[in-house]
Amino acid sequence: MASGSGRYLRYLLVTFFIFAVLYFISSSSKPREHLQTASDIIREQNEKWRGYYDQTTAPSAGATEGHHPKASSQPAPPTSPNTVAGLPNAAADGPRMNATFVTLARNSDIWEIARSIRQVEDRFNHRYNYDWVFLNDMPFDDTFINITTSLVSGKTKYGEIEKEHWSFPDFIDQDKAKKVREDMAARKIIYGDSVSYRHMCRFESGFFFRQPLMNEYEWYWRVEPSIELFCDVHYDPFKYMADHKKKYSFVLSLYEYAETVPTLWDSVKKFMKTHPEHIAQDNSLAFLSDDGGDSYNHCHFWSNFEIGNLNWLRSPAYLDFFESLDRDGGFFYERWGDAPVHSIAAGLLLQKEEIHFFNDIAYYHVPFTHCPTGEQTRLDLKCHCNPKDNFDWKGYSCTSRWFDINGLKKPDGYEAEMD
Ligand SMILES: Nc1nc2c(ncn2[C@@H]2O[C@H](COP(=O)(O)OP(=O)(O)OP(=O)(O)O)[C@@H](O)[C@H]2O)c(=O)[nH]1
Ligand SMILES: [Mg+2]
Repeated sequence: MASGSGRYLRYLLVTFFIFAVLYFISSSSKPREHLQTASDIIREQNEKWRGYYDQTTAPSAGATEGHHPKASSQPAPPTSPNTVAGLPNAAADGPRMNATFVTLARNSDIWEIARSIRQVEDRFNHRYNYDWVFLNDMPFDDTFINITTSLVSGKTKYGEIEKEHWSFPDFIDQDKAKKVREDMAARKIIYGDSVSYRHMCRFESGFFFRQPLMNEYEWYWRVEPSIELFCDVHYDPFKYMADHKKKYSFVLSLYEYAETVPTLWDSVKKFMKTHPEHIAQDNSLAFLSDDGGDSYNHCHFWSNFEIGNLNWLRSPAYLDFFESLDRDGGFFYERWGDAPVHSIAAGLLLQKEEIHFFNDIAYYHVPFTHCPTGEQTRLDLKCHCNPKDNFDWKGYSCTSRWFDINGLKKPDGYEAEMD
């Protein structure tokens, strides 16, 4: 029985072997029928492409310009890179200014400043790679540093503000300052009860430009959280400022809340008397006052956007101005903002021509928009703002006054944006 089943097994193995050999021969002979040389394959592919191009480029009956090629079962032609025509170069040519972006922010501002940075990079800085200095009264945390570093195309630098630049000076009467805050809170004056807001305004007025990290630079562009840039910036505004001898610039201007600066102009008048040597001959007093300097009309450049010259802010004229105002105590006994302080300084210490209005930098900081007047400008710069939102020519803006005192022609179409 054992030898009979062994023979049976042998028959089975031999049969399996014969079938396996036959299968191998038949399957390996099939592709051999289709085996092509490399040149056969290329010829065949060329035929396919030729057929495809004949089909898509031959004028067909009723074809009109702009018609898409007919749908085809043929493979699509290889994609080619976009031509550079009309697109800005990846990196702008030419020299760079000694300039930086600067942002004062808290760690909690990270996502709002991330949005601002992304827009500034997309609209401008990815081609210029300027540095970005971040300042804070507390140490920056890892999240803030990692995210901002990843978004900025230039170098990022992080500075902690020294206590003296972010605290009550010894000449301030703390009780008096506290009473003011309580009173302003009762009168519902915006940020009227805030101590940190006052430190922020005083810091932006008198200290940001002389932080150790800022001392390396000559030019700054201030960026706040949650801003928007609506148009491409196709040139270097720092270089524009340098080439045209500008020291300060703005995109939005408006009237300050009178309740926050009741004695600011008295303080300014005192400074003008004690330091006549700092007052520019061809100044912009007419932008700030309607009665030859007697009273303040509350016009100011909105300083959450600024491109300016740091050497001007570090000059004896500006430092004397800041120190004189600071001594009068209005940062704490009232709620003086850095916007009127910078604006009054620019208006009195600089020549008119040293202040520039950037019509082509489209900008938003809640609640106001600067959208360039002039349709062609907006199209050329790929703007995405609604011209109806443009604040420039509305009643609460001071930009019209700026044009008037400088004898500037308002852009075509401004009348349509007045209300
Ligand atoms: N480090 C730090 N930064 C601050 C503080 N308060 C405000 N800032 C920053 O200072 C700048 C101005 O503050 P904002 O709160 O934007 O003031 P604002 O523009 O008058 O008011 P908003 O309408 O709220 O934007 C922003 O860049 C803030 O991130 C603070 O206490 N610490
Ligand atoms: Mg702000």
